Amino acid sequence: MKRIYSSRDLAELLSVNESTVKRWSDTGYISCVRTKGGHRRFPIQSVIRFVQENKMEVPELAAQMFSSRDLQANLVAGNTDVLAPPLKEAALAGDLAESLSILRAGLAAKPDLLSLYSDVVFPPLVDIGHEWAAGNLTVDAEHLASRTIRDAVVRLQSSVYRKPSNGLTAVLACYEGELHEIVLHCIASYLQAEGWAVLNLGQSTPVDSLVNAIRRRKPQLVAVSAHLPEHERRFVRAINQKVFPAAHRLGARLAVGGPEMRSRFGDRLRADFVSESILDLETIADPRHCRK
Ligand code: B12
Repeated sequence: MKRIYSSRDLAELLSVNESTVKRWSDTGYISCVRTKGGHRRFPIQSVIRFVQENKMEVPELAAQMFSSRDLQANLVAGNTDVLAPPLKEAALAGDLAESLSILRAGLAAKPDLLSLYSDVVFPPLVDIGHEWAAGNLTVDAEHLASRTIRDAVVRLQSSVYRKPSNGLTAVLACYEGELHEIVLHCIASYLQAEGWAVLNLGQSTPVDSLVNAIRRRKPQLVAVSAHLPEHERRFVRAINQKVFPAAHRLGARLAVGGPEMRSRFGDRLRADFVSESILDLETIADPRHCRK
């Protein structure tokens, strides 16, 4: 994928006249930098944000990146799941630049963050987890790969179009002891793209600190992620007796998510949403149901 487009390149890519591209740039619809000679140059981040903002599907932008005809054809058809194996390979090699390009390609082919996460980002992580558990991948290889994916997800934020602020705030946290935080970065990016202000407290947040943050920041949404709560009863008590009352006192909605969260804890947890999938965020973060 090119990193910088000239006005002519961009016009060709978007099937418009060069003068249209120049007008968009002059009216501020798409940002560019100028060369010393005054020519417009459009960084890939601006191009992808512009394409998302205007809900344009430009799979050719993604296809340009790959030489394999099969991959190109799939991307043009919107099948972004074909990007999962190359992402896994790049992550295992610790290649952040390549991982980021793959995510950008996915976003260009299908401008939908939640499907990018579930079709492209999560499958390699699950595979890597299986291979580690089966003893086929060393801990250092697993750490390097998951860290590369995490960093690529974080860096992708600069290519994500953000809707104007909706005036809502979300507080995100991993339950205490919990180190699996990649999903929180994904949730943060999605909410920011939807116009939320996000405070991501990250890995292993003590319950009392989470409660303090809720009281201080008065969010409309609290999202907690937990993979492996060591002491199940303590986890249920912390959510039911501390986090839920703190959130509800302020009219905030509480979402608790993690693998098998519904089947393991669904009927025991006091929460507005108990979720096992990031795809539920569309409902969880629907601003129509949030207090202003
Ligand atoms: C990367 C990784 C790590 C990294 C985490 C790095 C980081 N910065 O996040 C490190 C190295 C720290 C790590 C440590 C451990 N890990 Co680990 N890890 C993984 C791995 C490979 C990927 C995790 C990940 O990001 N998955 C992708 C995300 C998106 O999945 P997810 O978080 O579950 O989210 C999904 C749902 O749960 C849901 N969801 C989750 N939270 C929320 C919240 C909301 C609000 C919503 C709506 C939805 C939602 O949405 C997502 C799907 O759409 C997984 C493999 C796997 N299958 O996930 C193993 C895995 C989770 N780890 C595992 C284990 C055993 C461990 C350790 C105990 C290993 C050890 N002996 O030390 C420790 C525990 C650390 C701790 N205290 O938390 C096991 C867990 C098995 C189990 N269920 O008991 C797994 C499944 C590997 C395996 N196949 O065995 N790990």
